[in-house]
Amino acid sequence: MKYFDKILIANRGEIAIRVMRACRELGIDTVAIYSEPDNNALHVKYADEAFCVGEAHPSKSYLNKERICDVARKTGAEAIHPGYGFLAENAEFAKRVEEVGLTFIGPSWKTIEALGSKIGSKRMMRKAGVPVLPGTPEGVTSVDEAKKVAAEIGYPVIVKASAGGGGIGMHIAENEGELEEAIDAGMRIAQSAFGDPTIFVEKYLTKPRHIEIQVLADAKGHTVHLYDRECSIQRRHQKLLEEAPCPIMTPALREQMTASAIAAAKAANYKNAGTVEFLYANGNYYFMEVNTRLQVEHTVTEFVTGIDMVKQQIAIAAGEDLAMDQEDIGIRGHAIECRINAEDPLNNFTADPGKIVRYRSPGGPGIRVDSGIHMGYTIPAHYDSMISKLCALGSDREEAIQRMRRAIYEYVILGVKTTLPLHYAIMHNAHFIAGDTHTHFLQEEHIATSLRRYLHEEEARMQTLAASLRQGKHVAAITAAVDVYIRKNSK
Ligand code: MV4
Repeated sequence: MKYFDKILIANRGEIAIRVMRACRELGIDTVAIYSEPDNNALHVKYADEAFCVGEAHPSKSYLNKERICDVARKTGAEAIHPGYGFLAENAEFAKRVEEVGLTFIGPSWKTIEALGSKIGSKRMMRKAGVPVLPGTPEGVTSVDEAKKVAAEIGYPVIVKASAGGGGIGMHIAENEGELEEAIDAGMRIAQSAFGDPTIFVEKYLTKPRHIEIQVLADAKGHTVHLYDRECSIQRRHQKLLEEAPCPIMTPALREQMTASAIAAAKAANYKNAGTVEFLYANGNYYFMEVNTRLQVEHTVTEFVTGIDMVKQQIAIAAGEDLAMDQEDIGIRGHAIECRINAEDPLNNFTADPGKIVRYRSPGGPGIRVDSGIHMGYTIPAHYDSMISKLCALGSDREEAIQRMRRAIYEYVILGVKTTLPLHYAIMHNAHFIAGDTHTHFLQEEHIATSLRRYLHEEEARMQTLAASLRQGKHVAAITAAVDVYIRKNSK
């Protein structure tokens, strides 16, 4: 079954390549789009055809809806896969794709639109019996009303923008005085960032976990889940590390959370792959939002379920019935994903784009690397700093951690600073090893202190490699140095 003859991939980097890989396996031709500085990027070389859609700035290229639809029609592509980011959750784009007679690989534009509103989606989920946090369900209409609700549910509370995302417009209030300020600031920022001042108040959880459930649904509404992921380790609302399954999941909690996720998907008339995000604290979980796209961390779910999610997305978009029932889907082992970003973890995660002068990718048992980079590649400064995803699968969490450590030892990226040293440190952190993480993990002082030691150790290793290179030593010498390092440090 090949579902389509040709698909356009409206994205760049590792995710564009990931989608093209599924197409290649299915015998589907691929069309890449690219911006001017991306003309030599790997996703352009991987595709059967590639078309420049504009200048570096995303608004001129990767967000250029009309140009992208034009390329799709000119090349005879029948469907568009949006990847993640860029136009992936843009209801207007999904609608336009359908209008010009193409298939959008994702949910219907109406579903994307309905789930884009936090107040609207919370209302929908509450009606469907999915647990939501107490607060002002229909938004804040007056400060007095908000104060009354906050007094009832108890402080601290959090003010959020209904149209918001990524933590923008979020303000925590510990008391009435702070609530008044938070509402003021929240409305102002919501208006300027999203053009919609609507805000709401809910109970604030201090150090919750971020747990999400992957779902797949076909056009007839047959909906299954692909179990859970733990995504708590993040900085500034950008995830850094994800795992499947969630280390604290129990059979009882899983039964409840997956049932809620399926109820959420059905309530939204959901079709294709989606993620239902929850906050978890003290045995309770609460609906946060639905991500209407393929997510960065789909890899760990693929690793433990053995299901190729991109192929499922393509089949569903082609109108196929899901070829699996819930009882056919199991999980085996444990998978961890480390996001490798070109940024300096020792300097507040400042982006560090530039040329990759040495590159050696890890391999061997249980390792998967999804990257859009190679030796000699120059990472452009215009886009996301994530350059690679390193995933490890083990028969259990302990083996996944051991494999991830080994793969980090093997991974050589020189020329730009990366988050590899940070991941090396996390893999040795006692709290992480115990599965004891939460959304403020990296801000914890005792965590930061223990991480710093390993960070400097791993950073020093990279410095040594870089110094050898500057002295003009042969690549073989570098490789040997890495091997010695691996032998010395693996226990
Ligand atoms: C919260 C919260 C605590 N209590 N809501 C951040 C992004 C947005 N999607 C939801 N976020 C949060 N909402 C209540 N009522 C804490 C966060 C939060 C967070 C959530 C998931 C992953 C990382 C986070 C980091 C900081 C704060």
